[in-house]
Amino acid sequence: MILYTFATITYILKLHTLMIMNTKTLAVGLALVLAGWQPLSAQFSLVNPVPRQVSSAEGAVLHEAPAAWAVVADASLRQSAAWTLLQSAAVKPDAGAPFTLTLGLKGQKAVKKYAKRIPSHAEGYYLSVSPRGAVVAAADEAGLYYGLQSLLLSLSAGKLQEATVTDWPDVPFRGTVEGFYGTPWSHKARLSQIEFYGRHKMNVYIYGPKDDPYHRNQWRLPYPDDDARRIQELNEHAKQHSVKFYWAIHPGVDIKWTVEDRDYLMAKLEKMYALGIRAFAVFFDDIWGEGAKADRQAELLNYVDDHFIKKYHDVEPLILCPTEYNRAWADDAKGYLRTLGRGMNKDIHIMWTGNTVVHCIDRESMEWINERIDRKAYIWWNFPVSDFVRDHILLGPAYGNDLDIASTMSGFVSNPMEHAEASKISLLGIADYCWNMKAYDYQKDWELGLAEVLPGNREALRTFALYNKDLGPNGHGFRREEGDELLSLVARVGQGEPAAIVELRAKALELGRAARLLLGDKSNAELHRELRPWLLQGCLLSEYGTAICDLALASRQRGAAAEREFEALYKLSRSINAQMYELENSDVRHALQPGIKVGTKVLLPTLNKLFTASVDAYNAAHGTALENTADYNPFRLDSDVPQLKLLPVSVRGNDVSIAPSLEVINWPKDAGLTLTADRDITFAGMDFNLGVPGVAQHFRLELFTGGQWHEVSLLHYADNDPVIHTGNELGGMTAGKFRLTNKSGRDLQVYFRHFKFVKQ
Ligand code: 14T
Repeated sequence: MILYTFATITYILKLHTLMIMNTKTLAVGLALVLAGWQPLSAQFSLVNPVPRQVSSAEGAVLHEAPAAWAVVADASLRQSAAWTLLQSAAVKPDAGAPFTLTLGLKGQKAVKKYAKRIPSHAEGYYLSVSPRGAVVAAADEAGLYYGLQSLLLSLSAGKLQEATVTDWPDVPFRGTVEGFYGTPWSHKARLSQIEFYGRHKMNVYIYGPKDDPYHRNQWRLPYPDDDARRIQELNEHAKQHSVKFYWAIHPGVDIKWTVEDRDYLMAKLEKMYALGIRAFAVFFDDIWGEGAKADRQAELLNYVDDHFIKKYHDVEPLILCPTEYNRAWADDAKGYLRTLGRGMNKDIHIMWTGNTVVHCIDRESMEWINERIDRKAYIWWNFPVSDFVRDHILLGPAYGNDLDIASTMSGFVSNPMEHAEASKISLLGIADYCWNMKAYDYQKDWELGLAEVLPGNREALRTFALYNKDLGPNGHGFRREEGDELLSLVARVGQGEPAAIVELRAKALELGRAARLLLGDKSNAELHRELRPWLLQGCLLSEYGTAICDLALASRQRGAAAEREFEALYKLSRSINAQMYELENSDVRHALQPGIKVGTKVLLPTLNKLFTASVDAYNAAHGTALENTADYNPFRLDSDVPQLKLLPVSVRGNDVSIAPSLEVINWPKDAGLTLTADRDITFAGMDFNLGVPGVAQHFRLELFTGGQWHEVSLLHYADNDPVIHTGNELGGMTAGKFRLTNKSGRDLQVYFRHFKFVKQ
């Protein structure tokens, strides 16, 4: 029904009980209230990200949320995301409801009275709630969307709190960059992410999956129709959730600085514009050579800015991801960053990952970069991305970034895991951090994130997540806290205190119960699919844990029955250990970087130590010689190439492989890679890919056999094929170790794309 008030066309609508109407938006708030976390007297404490200012009279009376209300708003708002949000709340028009919801933007009549209270910050809003009605008056459409969302969240427990809220974000651009290597997110996952961003007041999604061919390797080609349609749909979806969909292109792999290639780039961008895309980024990360030149990049970006971005008046500022995107790679003498800073239009944003590729962001490092690029850096935070540690899943909180650096950055986006749903656990915190840094409480947000992805089994997910926070040793040296809550217990276990072993057993049992429960919970089907390998490993780790604790207790008993018990548990522990190893190398593993690791920071090493200590004690008391090593790997990798020495080795049947690396490997002259087996093996063949055709001549492969090194020839399959294989003489050779050395006499830059040998 349409009424005429304020002399403009105004829609008056009736909202049914909000709780029933918009279950998706409200699910989190509801779950928390049911769990009894928040007193019902603080409705606005349900709102996340935490609003900047909430004022509510002391002990303000709570009212029942209205069963119906009338909406007063300018007709022009019908196109806005806020309007869509209202509609998704299943609205029926009714002018007669006693409770009014007034919505408006600065300058609109509906909110004229509140003009002075509207924050002058972009995306800001003023919200007031009284028993008679609510007002959301905003600086712009995004602010209106966010204000309405805050209101809906505050009502999620069916109570109305009298209050006024004044709110705006700390960081102008907040969100994610789908920028990881590996399986790109599915269309469905992206749609779900975008909703999640809208709900948590993130406003950016940068589409740049490394393994989308039309983004990177075949950047010149237009998308096939089906792909184009999906991108269009994502873009529309993003608009409806007040999220800016950025499409990124990655031309650096093979770009020539010619007019022809520039035109290819412009044509592709125009095509994307025609699809409706209004925000763009150009990535030059992880390349070298011709594509990596600062002056050329700056020139190209300015050209795009001047002849494409600014030609239209509805396109967001351009973003560049530079080649030297972190301080460790920045060569000040060559001046790459200053060239960009000086040469590139000031309205182009420049991305930055911090002091290293994977690093938390602090004030000092922001000052360092901003001075060089002569603008505020746009942070690309490589967390919770796991493409360099694919054997781990990262379910911990987002912490470690300084809380006083909001004004030093233009944007902050997280690069998440290829596990989209599981990434939401930490993304919720990142959204909050970006909105209101001072109020950021990562622990609280972690709890909220867990509840949001799995409201029905939040507790179990929490228990499981406690063992899936750290990344394990990795080339970037980025580690996360995991298992700190166990450390005092572990110390007592180390003292051999039996009560502590009993407690540790209970912890292991609890992990197993949680993992087993979650394996049966498909309420969030995507989360279930993503977690499954780690849940299976969690179950095994739990069984392993209880067996070892029992073994440790049995090792203290004397008598024939205790001995039988010990030996049975010994067998059991070893059997479970073998099953864990098999699971890591089974079909559920990741194809590129196999392995499924749980509890690696504290729980697993503690159990392994307890195993060794118990077996040692038993051997000493009984004069036996039971094998005491728990964590068994038949291969060891050593290298004086820093980027290679931490790569895991995995075995599957007769195939042994070294995990690939994503990095450009700087392989110093004369440096090598040595793989040592625990016994002699007979080789059938070997091949590896260093990403560079013709590079075989610069390497020497030797097998250690009969007390000395024997060289084996290395050949490419074809001149233009980077894959290297060994000569026929390798077949049938038996050796306990081999090494691969850079014999070129100079440092080499190569990739480490795959490395495999086959045993006979
Ligand atoms: F563009 C960047 F800011 C960036 O971080 N690029 C990649 C990114 O796609 C990837 O997901 C992330 C984590 O692995 O790190 C960058 O990837 C790398 C990192 C390296 F150290 C690629 C090569 C490297 F040498």
